[in-house]
Amino acid sequence: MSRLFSGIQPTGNLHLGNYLGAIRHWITLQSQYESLFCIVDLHAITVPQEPEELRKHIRETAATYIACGIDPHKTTIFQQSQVAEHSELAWILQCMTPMGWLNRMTQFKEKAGKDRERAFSALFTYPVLMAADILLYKTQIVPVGDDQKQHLELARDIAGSFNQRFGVDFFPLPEPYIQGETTRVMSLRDGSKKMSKSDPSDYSRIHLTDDADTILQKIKKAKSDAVQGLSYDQDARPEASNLINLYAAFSGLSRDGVVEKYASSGFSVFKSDLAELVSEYVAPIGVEINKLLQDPPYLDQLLKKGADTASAIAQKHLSEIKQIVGLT
Ligand code: AQP
Repeated sequence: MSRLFSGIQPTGNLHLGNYLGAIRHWITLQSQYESLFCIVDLHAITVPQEPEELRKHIRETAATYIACGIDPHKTTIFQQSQVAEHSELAWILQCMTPMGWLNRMTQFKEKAGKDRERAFSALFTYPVLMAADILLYKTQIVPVGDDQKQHLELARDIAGSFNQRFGVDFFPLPEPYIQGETTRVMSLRDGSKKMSKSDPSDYSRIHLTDDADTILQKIKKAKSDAVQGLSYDQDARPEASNLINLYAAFSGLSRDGVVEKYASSGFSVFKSDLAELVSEYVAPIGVEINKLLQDPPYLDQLLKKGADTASAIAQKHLSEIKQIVGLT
C-alpha cells in the first residue's frame, strides 16, 4: 500500500479552509493509502505560542481529525514532536538545502511580514522541516491546500537532490494532492486573503466548532459587493466567488450550477441557503469534537499509540539515511 502523509498546525480552532483544503481529502483517501495524519506542533512554535494554549490545541486538533471522520483504527494520528526523527532528519536535509531555494518561498515573506529581521530563523527553515516530515516516511502522496504547493515542490527538489548526490533511489518524489473548487478558501471579510486561524477577525472564518446560529451570522455578515445577482468571477468578484465555491464544495453542484440555481434570487436567499448547507456538515462535527474533548485520557492514549507506530517507521528510515550519508 502506498503511503500518505499530511498535517495541520495546532495553532487554534480549525476552520473551513483546513477542512476543504485538506481534511475532506484525507477522509476519502484514508482507505486507499497507509495514512499518517500528523499534528505538526514543531511548525506551530515557529511563531510564539502560549504553552497552555498549545497543549490545549494539540488535543483539540486530534479530536477534530476524528470528529471529521478520520478513522483512528485504520490510520496513524500522532504529534510531530513525539517522534524525534523529524527534527533529526530536518537537520540533515538543512545541510543539503541551498539558501537560494528557501529565499524563493513566498510563505516566509507573508508570515515574516515587514519585520523580517525579527522573525525566528525556524520560520525561514520551516519548509525543510516539512520536507523532513514527508520524506521520513517515504511518502508518495500529500493532500494539502493550494498554499502548500510551493513547499511540496521544494520537498520534491530536496528528495531528488539527495538521491542524485548519493547515487541512490531512496526517497520517492512525493506527489501533491490538491483538488476541487476549494483548494484555497478565502477570508469571509476580504476575498484577497486566505481563510486563516491567525486572522484577528473571528468573522473572517468558520470554525469547525461553530454552531448553526454562529455560522448563519458569519455568512450573513460575509463581505459581498454592489453587483446585482450572483456570478462567478474570481478577479472581479472575489468574495462572491468564494461563497459560490463553498456552496459548490458542500452541495456537489458545479460553480455554474450554483449560479444558475440562484440566478433569480437575491444574495440574502443565497447566503441563508449556504449557511444551512454548511451547518448540515459542520454543526455535527462541532458536537463530536466537544464530546471527544470530554475524554482527554482517550486522546492522549491515541496520540501515544500513533507516535509509537510512526516512530517504528521513522527509526528504520533514519538509520538507513544515516548510513547513506556516512554518519554511521
Ligand atoms: N484557507 C485555506 N484554504 C484551503 N486550504 C487551507 N489550508 C489552510 N488554510 C487553507 C490547508 O490546511 C492544512 C493545514 O494548514 P496549517 O494550519 O498547518 O497551516 P496554514 O496553511 O498556515 O493555516 P492557517 O489557518 O493559515 O494557520 P495559521 O494562521 O496558524 O498560519 C494545509 O494543507 C493547508 O494547505
